[in-house]
Amino acid sequence: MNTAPVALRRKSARKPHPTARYWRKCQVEELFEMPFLDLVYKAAEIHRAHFNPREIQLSTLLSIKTGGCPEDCGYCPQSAHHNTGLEKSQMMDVEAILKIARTAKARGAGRFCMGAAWRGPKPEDVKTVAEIIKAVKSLGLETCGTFGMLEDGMAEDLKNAGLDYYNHNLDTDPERYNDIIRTRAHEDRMDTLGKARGAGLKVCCGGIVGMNETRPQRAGLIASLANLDPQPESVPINQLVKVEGTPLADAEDLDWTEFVRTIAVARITMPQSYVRLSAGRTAMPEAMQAMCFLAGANSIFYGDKLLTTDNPETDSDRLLMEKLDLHPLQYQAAG
Ligand code: SAM
Ligand code: DTB
Ligand code: SF4
Repeated sequence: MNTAPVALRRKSARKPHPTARYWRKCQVEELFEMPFLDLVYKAAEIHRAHFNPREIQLSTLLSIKTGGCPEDCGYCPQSAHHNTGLEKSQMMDVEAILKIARTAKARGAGRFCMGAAWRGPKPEDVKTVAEIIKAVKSLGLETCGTFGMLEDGMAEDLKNAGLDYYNHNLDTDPERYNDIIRTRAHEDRMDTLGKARGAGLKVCCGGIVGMNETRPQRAGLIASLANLDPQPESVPINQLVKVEGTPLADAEDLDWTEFVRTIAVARITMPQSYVRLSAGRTAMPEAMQAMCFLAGANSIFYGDKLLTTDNPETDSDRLLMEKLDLHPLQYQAAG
């Protein structure tokens, strides 16, 4: 059996993560099987050993190029393979993006994440997004991009433009990857993650739960994330947003305790990562979100929209944070 963590280093510049260990899927499953409150308690203890539990990292998302994507991801409203009625749009211009980024900053976001519905960018797309990244970075925001698969040299160009994070999710258990997405393989994702690391970008990598997976398959997703070496700095855990017209529109609802368990297991296996309570929050009562924060989530998407679907209003999120005595993590721009 292979017991080595999955190396994401291409140029071996980084030392192995001090907590790097290999998580077997069955070990992650054992965590899932713990009595619910014992699991939450264990995760809360680990959270408190590594983070200030009052601090929540806030990322605002913007879709800078929407819809018409050639990939066939079964969950995604932006895929050209599904009939979701979504209106496609061309790349937004830099001034319109900056206006939204300024508002996000004024509302307290520390990171601005830009998404594009591409299989991957073309060389001319990289030039365009590099200009956008430079401009957003100059506002004093952390920058994150999610543009799909990268060719050689692209990650370096994005890094040089001032990109801090690259978001590229593993999305589901590697063993069922091609049940959900047929137009690429899990290995393609690993390749791009390696390129991002090799260029010195920080990695944001997570997945989706609630796609009719079994608990062992949820454990497989978390194990695949925890075995990345180094572990991702940010781990978005999305609850599937069921969109009419996508193949997963009628997926079974996941019980709320199972979602909280997933957050707790992500916290335990990735103690130093920011675990983001990501898509799906509009369907989550406040008490459930509070339980996720107790179980180690310390990041959210903050802003009225995700990419194409709704997210809670910023005012209600501010109120929730007030009620829970949580405050935004302050991002200090270098220099
Ligand atoms: N095209 C790029 C890619 O796939 O990497 C970037 C954008 S894509 C929309 C980013 C992520 O959004 C996906 O990896 C997936 O985790 C998440 N996502 C897409 N549709 C979703 C949905 N309906 N519910 C929850 N998460 C979703
Ligand atoms: C991530 O893990 N979740 C975000 C972000 N990374 C890019 C996207 C969620 C998308 C939800 C569906 C939509 O709004 O289109
Ligand atoms: Fe395209 Fe990304 Fe949506 Fe897949 S998840 S269809 S790659 S935008």
